[in-house]
Amino acid sequence: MANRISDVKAIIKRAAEQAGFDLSGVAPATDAAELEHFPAWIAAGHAGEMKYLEARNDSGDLKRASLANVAPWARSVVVCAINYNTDHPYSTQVHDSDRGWISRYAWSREDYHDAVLRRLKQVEAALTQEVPADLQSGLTTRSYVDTGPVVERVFAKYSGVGWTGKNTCLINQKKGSWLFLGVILTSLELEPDLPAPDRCGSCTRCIDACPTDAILAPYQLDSNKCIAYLTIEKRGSIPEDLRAGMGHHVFGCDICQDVCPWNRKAPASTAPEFQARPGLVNPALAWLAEMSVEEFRETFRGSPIRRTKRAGLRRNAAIAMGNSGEQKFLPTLDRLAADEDEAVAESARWAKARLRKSAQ
Ligand code: B12
Ligand code: SF4
Ligand code: SF4
Repeated sequence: MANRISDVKAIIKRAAEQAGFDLSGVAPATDAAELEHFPAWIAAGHAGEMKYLEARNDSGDLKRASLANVAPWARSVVVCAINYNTDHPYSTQVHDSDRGWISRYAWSREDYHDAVLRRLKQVEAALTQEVPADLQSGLTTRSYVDTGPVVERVFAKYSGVGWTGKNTCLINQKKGSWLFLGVILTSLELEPDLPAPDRCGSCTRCIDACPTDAILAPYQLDSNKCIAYLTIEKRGSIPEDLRAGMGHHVFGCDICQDVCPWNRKAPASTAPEFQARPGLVNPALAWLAEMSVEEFRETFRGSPIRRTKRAGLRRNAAIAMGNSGEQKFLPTLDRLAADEDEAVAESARWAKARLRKSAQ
């Protein structure tokens, strides 16, 4: 039996490699110590308006707090990771006041949910088709990229794929943290890999560099303050006290990863889906702020940027203009201040006032 299970593990690892994943590993489906922090994180309100993170099962337990709450049949979690880094500068290396910053993961030609899930399904297919017949009876598997009731990074750590950094990102010693994760829950009791050791040491660069102090303490992030949350998930107006800290960011934020020493030599991906779309690396703010409905649809077809919607992107661009110190944006902001979307109009009014102040 033991040999057969290790055969299955070899099948999975080979399938993950063939599907184009850079890393893969197996974690037990048991509750890791890190998951004990999840209920407190929710209770503290750190999930902001992301209500799906607070979902509970019929017994009233937080789904994400334990796999036993959502998939009691699961015995192992196969974790696959793929590098999405491309050979372009980091947000901390560019300082052109005409331009904004879209985070690295969102430059991709295809939405990562689709690109990673397609590959993960290949691994799941190998798992279900190639395991010996006697292990197939009652075999249950589920693949998730982001959308499942699973705190993926916790299982990624116990699969040996990487450790959870103080910025809460999953970091691999050789690949860095520009990694997308996918997980396959399975009823098979596979032999787990060893957890990856924490290599953050005494470093605190990510905590020190975060412009909105969103990393409250090592491994603890308050989404309400995180620029990634504010620019992508937050609907309506962004709290005023956080706008200056957003700097040039118009979609997502990479700062706490840009400054991480483990990303200094991060390799670039060759996957065609993750190559940058033209114009998205350090895009012109004027272009984003005045994008028509049609241009938004065309430019971001199949892109994760659709999530913030056109109004969200224009709201964010208005704030970045306010932070730019560039008086030439005032006419554009005048037009945005009359926008029918109140969050766009109000952000543009704030940006105008900030620009005028910076000129005094
Ligand atoms: C909600 C969400 C967000 C939220 C909240 C982020 C967060 N840190 O929780 C927001 C919108 C802010 C966000 C931002 C980003 N996200 Co996101 N996000 C998710 C999602 C859907 C759920 C995460 C979650 O459950 N958070 C809850 C908190 C509590 O969990 P956690 O941060 O992982 O925290 C654990 C550890 O900190 C741990 N812990 C470990 N040691 C210790 C020690 C102590 C003392 C304590 C208290 C805790 C602790 O406890 C927690 C578990 O309870 C996952 C996909 C998934 N289903 O897992 C993607 C995911 C985490 N995101 C991802 C990405 C790429 C990003 C961004 C880089 C995108 C961008 N550039 O804008 C940023 C990174 C920001 C950051 N520093 O985390 C990737 C991360 C890949 C990686 N290498 O880590 C994921 C895994 C998606 C994927 N499938 O690839 N994201
Ligand atoms: S993504 Fe940006 S705002 Fe969020 S914790 Fe990292 S540096 Fe701070
Ligand atoms: S910047 Fe330093 S502390 Fe933060 S995740 Fe990277 S190694 Fe860890």
